[in-house]
Amino acid sequence: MCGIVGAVAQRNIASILVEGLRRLEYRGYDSCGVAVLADGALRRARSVARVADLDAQVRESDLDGVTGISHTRWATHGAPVTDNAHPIFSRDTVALVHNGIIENYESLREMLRGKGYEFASQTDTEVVTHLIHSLYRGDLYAAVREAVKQLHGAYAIAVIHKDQPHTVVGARAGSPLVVGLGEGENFLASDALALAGSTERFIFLEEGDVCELSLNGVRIADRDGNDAVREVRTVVAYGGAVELGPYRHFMQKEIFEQPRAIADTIPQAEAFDATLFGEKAAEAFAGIDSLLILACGTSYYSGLTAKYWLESIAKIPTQVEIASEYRYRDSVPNPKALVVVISQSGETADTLAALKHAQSLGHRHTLSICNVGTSAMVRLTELAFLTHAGREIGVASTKAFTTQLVALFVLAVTLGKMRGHVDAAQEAGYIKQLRHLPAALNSVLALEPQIIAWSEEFSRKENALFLGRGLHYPIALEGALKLKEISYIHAEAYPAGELKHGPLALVTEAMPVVTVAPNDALLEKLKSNIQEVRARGGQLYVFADADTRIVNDEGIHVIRMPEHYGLLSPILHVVPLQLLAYHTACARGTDVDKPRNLAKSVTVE
Ligand code: HGA
Repeated sequence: MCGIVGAVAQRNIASILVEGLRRLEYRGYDSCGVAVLADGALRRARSVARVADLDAQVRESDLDGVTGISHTRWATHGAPVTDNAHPIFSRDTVALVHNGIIENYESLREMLRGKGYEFASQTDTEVVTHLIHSLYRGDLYAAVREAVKQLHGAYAIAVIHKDQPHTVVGARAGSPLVVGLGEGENFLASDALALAGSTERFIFLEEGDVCELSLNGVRIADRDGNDAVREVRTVVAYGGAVELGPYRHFMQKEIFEQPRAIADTIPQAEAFDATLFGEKAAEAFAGIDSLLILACGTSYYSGLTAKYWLESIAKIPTQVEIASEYRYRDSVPNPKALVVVISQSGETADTLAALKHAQSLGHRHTLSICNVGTSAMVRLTELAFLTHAGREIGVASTKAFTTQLVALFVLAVTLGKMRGHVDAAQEAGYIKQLRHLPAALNSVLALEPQIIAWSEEFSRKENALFLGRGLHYPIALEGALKLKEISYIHAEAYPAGELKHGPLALVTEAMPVVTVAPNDALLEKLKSNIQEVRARGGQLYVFADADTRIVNDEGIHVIRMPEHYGLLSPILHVVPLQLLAYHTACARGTDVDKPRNLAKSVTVE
C-alpha cells in the first residue's frame, strides 16, 4: 500500500520519481504527488487523479530537480483530497512522504500546535513533517533519528529539507523501504520494482533503520542509533512485468497466466522432501504435532483449503486463523505447532504482526508461503516456500492464490510422507496430477465465452450466494470475495449444508446461487441442496464436473467443467469463479484492477 520513491542524483530525477509511482500505483491510488528541490526551494505537484495526470502536471510546469521524493497514497487518515496528498510540507522547508499509520498522532499534533505549527491536512503524516522541522538543527539525518523515537505505529518515510540540496533521509518500522545504490546517485523506494532500470543493487532496510542518501554514499543507523552495515543484494526487478500486453486488464492477464505460474511453482523434483521448504525443514517437521496457519483475505482462504488437505493427506491437526484476530486474542501456544504464514507480498502488516506475536509466544518453527523472496515475512521465518506467480498487479488476487494452493498441497504431501501416510505410489500419483494441472487449467480457461454469457446476467444483480461443500467451501468463499471486490455486488458464501440454517430465507428469483459442484463424496448431498434452492424459486448457476450428471434444467444453468480432478479440484474450480467476477465487473464498468477503497499489499493495519 502506498508507494514511496526518492532520489538524489546529478541529473533531473522528476521522470524517475514519476515512473516509479506508475509502477507502484496499483498499491494505492487515492492520490499521488512529487516534490523536488530546485534552486534552494521545494516545488511540488499533487493530483487526486492517476499518475498519468501527475505526469502531465510535472511536464507542463517543468518541475525538475536533482533531489526529490514522490508518493502514491491509499488513504488511512483524511479523505483522498489534494490537501491530504503527499508530499506533505512543513513551512515550505521540509517535505515528507509516508506509508503507514502514526498511532500517537493526536498527542503529537497537540504538542506541535503548542509550538505554533499549523496543520493543513487531516493526515496523521503531517505530525511527522512538523516534528522533523521542529527538531532540525542543520542535520536532517539527526533530526529524523530524533523524531522517530517519538513515533508509535508503522511507517516508512522519505524526507527532504530545502537547506540540504543533495540529501534524502529515509526511515522504516513496520513498512518496507529499500535503498537503491547507483554511481554518483542513490535512490529510495518502498519496493525495488519502482527502481527497475535505475539500479540492480539494493539494501533492504531493517526494522528501525534510518538512512541518509547523498550523491556518493549511504549512511544507516540501526534502531539503537548505532552505525549499521547492511548487505547489498543484486535484484533484477523487471519493470516490464507491469506491462499489460494484449489483455484488457491485469486481472485478466493474471488469470490467464495461471497455467504458467503453477508450472513454475511445482517443484521439479521426482519426489518431495522437506528440503523444498528450507535446509532446516527436515528437523523442524520431525518435531511438530500440528499446524497453525495465519493469513488474511484470499491467502486465508488458501489456508482454509489446505486444512482439508493437511488433515486428510498428512493426518496432522490444522488450525487456520485470520491474522488480525490472532494477533490480539489470548491463545494457547503449542510450541510443537508449525506456524505457517501466507501472504502474496510478504509485507502484509497483520500477517507479519501475527507471525511476530506467535514467535513471542514461543513458537519456534515458522514457515512462509510467499511470492516475494526478499520480503520481511520470508526473512523472519525459519522456513520458506516461494511461489513463482510473478508480480501480481491486479488488486484482486488470482495467480497468487492458485500458486499458494500448489505450495500448500506440496506441504501436505511432504508431511504425509514423513508421517507415514503417503506411500511411494501415492506420492507419484500426486506428483503426476500436479504436473498435469497446467493443461487441465487451460481447458477450464477455455470456458471463458460461456462465463461471459452468464456475467451479463450477474451484472444486473445486487446480491449473490455462493455454495460449496468440503474442500470446495473455501473456493466458494474466494469466489464471493472476488465478486465483491471488483464488481461491488454483495456476495456471501456458505457451505451448502448450512443453507437451511438461515440463508435459504434470502433465496428468491432475484438471488443467483453460484454452486461449485465437483464429483466428490459430497455430490449427492450437494444435489439435494440444489433442489432445496430450486424449490424456492432460486436461480442456480452450477459449475459441475463433467461426470456429475448435473444438467441444464428450468432454473438450473450449468457450465460443464472437465472430469473430477480429485484432491486438486479446488485449483480448477476457483478459476471460473475468477472469470465470472472479472467479466461481471467489466460488464458493470468498474475499475477492475483498482477497485474502489482497496489497494494491493496491505502494509497498514
Ligand atoms: N496514513 C497516511 C499514509 C497511508 C498509507 O500508508 N497507506 O498505505 C495517510 O493516510 O496519508
